Amino acid sequence: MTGGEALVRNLAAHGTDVVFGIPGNHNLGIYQYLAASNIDHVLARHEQGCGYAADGYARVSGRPGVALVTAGPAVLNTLASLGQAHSDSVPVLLLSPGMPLRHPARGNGHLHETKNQQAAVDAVVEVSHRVTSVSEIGDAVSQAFVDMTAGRPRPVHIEVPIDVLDESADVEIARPVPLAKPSAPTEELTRAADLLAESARPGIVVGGGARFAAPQVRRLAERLGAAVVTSTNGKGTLPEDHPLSLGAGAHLPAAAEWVRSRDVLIVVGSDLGSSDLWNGPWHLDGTLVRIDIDPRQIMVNAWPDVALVSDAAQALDSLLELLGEGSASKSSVGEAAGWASRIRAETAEEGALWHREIQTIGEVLAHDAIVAGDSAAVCYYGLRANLPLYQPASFLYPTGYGTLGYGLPAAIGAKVAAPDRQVVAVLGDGGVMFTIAELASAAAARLAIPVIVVDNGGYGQIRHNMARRGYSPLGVDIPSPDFAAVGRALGCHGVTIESPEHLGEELAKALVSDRPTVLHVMEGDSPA
Ligand SMILES: Cc1ncc(C[n+]2csc(CCOP(=O)(O)OP(=O)(O)O)c2C)c(N)n1
Ligand SMILES: [Mg+2]
Repeated sequence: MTGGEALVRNLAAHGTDVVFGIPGNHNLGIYQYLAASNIDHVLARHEQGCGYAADGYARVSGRPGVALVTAGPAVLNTLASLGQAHSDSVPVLLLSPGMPLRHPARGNGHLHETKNQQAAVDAVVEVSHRVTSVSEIGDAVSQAFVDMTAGRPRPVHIEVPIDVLDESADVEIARPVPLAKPSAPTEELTRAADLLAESARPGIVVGGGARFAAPQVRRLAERLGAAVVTSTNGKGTLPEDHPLSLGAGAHLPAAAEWVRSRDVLIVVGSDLGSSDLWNGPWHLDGTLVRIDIDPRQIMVNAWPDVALVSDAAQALDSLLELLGEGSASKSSVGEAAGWASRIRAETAEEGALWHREIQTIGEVLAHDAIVAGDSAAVCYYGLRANLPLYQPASFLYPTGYGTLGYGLPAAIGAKVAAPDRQVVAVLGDGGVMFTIAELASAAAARLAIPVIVVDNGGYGQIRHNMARRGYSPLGVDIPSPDFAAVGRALGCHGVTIESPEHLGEELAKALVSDRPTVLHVMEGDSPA
């Protein structure tokens, strides 16, 4: 079979059921076989959209998302999305052609020639591998799936030279490598369990690394009577209406105070990074237990007293077993309620500008809804800690890398992964323009995604930061297009929202529509 067929058949053998792609001359040898396969193809309109959609798909499905693009500019167009996936530990596979095997890449004018395409991608992902023969493709795909899923989830790249795509060889279709997740040594687990058993004021912090350990997080919290604070990526891992949930406002002063008052703090799958703790790192007076699958990660930002290098679910299962039966005291739930109301007061103040809109969204959405956000104030000051969510990986947000334009294509990937769940995108008027073309992709795929654009006439946060430093505003006041009309022109419905009640009505309609709906909301219309 040809290199193109080998690639497609090996992907299918690894469970790939959809790719987010854009065809071009150099990847025709892949598209030829994709069309004949059982793998679906969702067309994006810009390659960063392919990458963000693959990311949203991966976060929601729990399986690697695959982006397929052509060479050169198409590959470079994906880089911001791969950087985001790396930063948030999301398994995304980029497939692309590369220059022919014997092409010197010395400026001799080959279409899409890049000085060193593979090195450019390698600088951003876990590994970029350029295969050099058809027979190698099966192993390369298996290795890519190992790199993406064996330990910490990671983005990877496979580059197939154009000539290899069309060459033929005998190829065996690879099988997925059976993977065992790492688990911590018994000695360390016992130390952690003893500390927790003796703790009078335990606390749990949950990051994105705990997204497959939601039942265990809940059981541990209930067993210990320990309240749970999540990072942005951990949002919803413990349902946010649970009496022990303190929500996703890790950066708030009250959350930092709660952390400091714990005698044992257990952190599961979080780097405790400054993109979550933007008011400064936490100070810990108690003992710190960390669980992380990545031994290179387990000490960053806070050295643990006990380090459990392990898959989160496995470590928590072991701790629960060691702790045995028992139940938390009633007073611990009462204590959690006190902290929850303090944190909620700070959260509400931070999100006051969007209070009524967020309340409306919360009333309309189902319990298992997914919200895809962007680096807009309505998301990081508003939704993150003010909109309760109830499922792990239900808040798709570009946390560490902080890219703009993530929310809309990520929502597309999420809706493809979970067509029966509600998926809503919320973006600022600045961020939405980075990937606005993906409205056409969502419309073509007939996805019932409400796209809420919150308009404050430009780059609000940057305008604010310029003013705070006493600078004259430059490049931040941006006249908005009529976003509802833009939506309609690209095949969506489009509505200009007049009040929070109107938002509720239109959001409810958009969730069951035959296509996406742009909901253009003016910021600051509602009283705080
Ligand atoms: C790809 C990218 N380019 C630039 C930035 C810098 N940046 C951060 S926030 C922001 C403003 C975004 O405007 P908008 O989406 O309307 O949100 P608002 O700040 O108004 O709430 C900009 C330009 C970024 N985060 N990502
Ligand atoms: Mg704005």
